[in-house]
Amino acid sequence: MSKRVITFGTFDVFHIGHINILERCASLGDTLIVGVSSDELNFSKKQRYPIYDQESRLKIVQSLKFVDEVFVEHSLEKKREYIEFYRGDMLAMGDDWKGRFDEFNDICDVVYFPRTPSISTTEIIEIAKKF
Ligand code: C2G
Repeated sequence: MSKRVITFGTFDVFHIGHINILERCASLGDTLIVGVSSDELNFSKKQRYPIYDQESRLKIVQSLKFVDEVFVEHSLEKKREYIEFYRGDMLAMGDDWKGRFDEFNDICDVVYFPRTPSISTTEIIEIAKKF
């Protein structure tokens, strides 16, 4: 049976760390579904709005050859609903979230990948501000 992998993220100021994790997630199964954080969810998580709005972030992620479906993640509290609705067999995330999603082990396999070192959206914004 074909395996569906689900992952979540903001994917703001898209960079190689995002590519690497999405590629790794895709390699786990046959279909990759990505929940992209809404602008409001990002504000509630990070106290700032993303640089790229949610429509742009969705379009970027949807354009990748190893991504099959995208949707807007409106709430961290709805993770179980999203996994069930999109029929995820596996949930994969970067290890900055390690342990945080283990509660979903009853409905899917939960996997954490090491983050790509030395790159993050926050760091890129800080560097850009200096110019
Ligand atoms: N990531 C990575 N390496 C980096 C930067 C990010 O592997 N150098 C991964 C993160 O671990 C995450 C994904 O890329 O799995 C998306 O990262 P963010 O856009 O920072 O996502 P975040 O805001 O943490 O949102 O419900 C979960 C949240 O929506 C995740």
